[in-house]
Amino acid sequence: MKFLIFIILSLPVFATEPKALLVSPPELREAWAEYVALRAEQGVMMKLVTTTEISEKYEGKDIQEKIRLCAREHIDKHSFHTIILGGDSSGSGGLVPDRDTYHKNMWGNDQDIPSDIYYISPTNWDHDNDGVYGEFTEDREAITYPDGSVAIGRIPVRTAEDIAAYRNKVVSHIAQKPSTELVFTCEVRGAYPKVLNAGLNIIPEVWPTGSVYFLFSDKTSWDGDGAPGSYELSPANLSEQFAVKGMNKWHIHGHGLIDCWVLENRKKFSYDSVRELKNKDQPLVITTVSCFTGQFDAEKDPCITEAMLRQPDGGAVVVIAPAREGKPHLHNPEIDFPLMMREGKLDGTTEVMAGFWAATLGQKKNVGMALAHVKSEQAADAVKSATYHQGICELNLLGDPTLPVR
Ligand SMILES: [Ca+2]
Ligand SMILES: [Ca+2]
Repeated sequence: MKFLIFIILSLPVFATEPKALLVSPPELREAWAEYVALRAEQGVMMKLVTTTEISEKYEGKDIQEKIRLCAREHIDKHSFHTIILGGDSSGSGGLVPDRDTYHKNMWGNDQDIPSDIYYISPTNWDHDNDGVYGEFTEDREAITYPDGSVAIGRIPVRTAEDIAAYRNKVVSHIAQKPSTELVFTCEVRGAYPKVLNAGLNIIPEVWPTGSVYFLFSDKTSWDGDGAPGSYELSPANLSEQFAVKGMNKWHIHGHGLIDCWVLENRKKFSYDSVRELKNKDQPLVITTVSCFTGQFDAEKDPCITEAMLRQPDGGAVVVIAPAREGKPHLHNPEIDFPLMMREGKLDGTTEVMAGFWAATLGQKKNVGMALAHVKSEQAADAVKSATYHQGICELNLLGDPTLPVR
């Protein structure tokens, strides 16, 4: 009898083996162990491994390749479904270095783009073995995209204090009452039709119990008796929506730089605005197409989305943002561009963002699986089109990919 009780009590241990792998730099191992303990209490089991342990155990050209091989071993042999990179990257180094892939930019020059999907790929992204990764033609046979079954995310922290701040926000994020509201903001008139299409048609179709609000430069859900757009798209009003009105899901479409989003009347939502956020109990999940707002790998640190993630008692817990220009990706610009401007046809980046909200809110996927799912749906396009390939590579998930939206 005692033996039987022992067996029954032991069963949950087998049922909750970790399926998420958190890669930590050695100096942050202790701080991440506390985070792993919190997530376990919340029902998500994680295994912690340091870059030093990986470096000693795996054979590879560089630390990036070793991390990829470690990730794949956990995925292939032990059914892990999530990989988390627990540190910032800077240039080709940093705490958990990124893998740069190479793409032609708007001006036809080769540009490096940090592409965290490399880490869950079964292939090495350098078919011609020239040390230049992700080249659209030369490396095609060695490039693979997410298939929707494995998620990847990076929490771009630098210090134990950053991890503690993030951990506290994850406590608030999980504890809050789920909100049925999502706010779409747009500062560029030419993008209104596609942002409205996503917010009025695509998302309500799969999320009928929710409401999408609009905060555009000259059209808002809060205009009241004032003129259209009289509720200004300003840092103060955004902060009010986040803290007072409880908006915890935000998509922003408009101009950006590494250190800011540019809002109406050229007002900048920058580090000062982040510090003044009061959304302690409802940290944000953010998608943004704004250029360079997700440039986590720059020497200049933090980028604006990293500032949102590291801000104690406010800001964000998850961000999907372009690491570089975030330009619209179109199959046939001559036909698709006018359709985008007139009828709201979605470009590749907007498709990923709308698909992300549909997958999290409609299909209840966690944030990492939602992004993996939408990228898998674009994989066929990315094989045929260099611009879609770039789009999938430049949109990284910053934050814990195992989190749900709330
Ligand atoms: Ca190559
Ligand atoms: Ca950074």
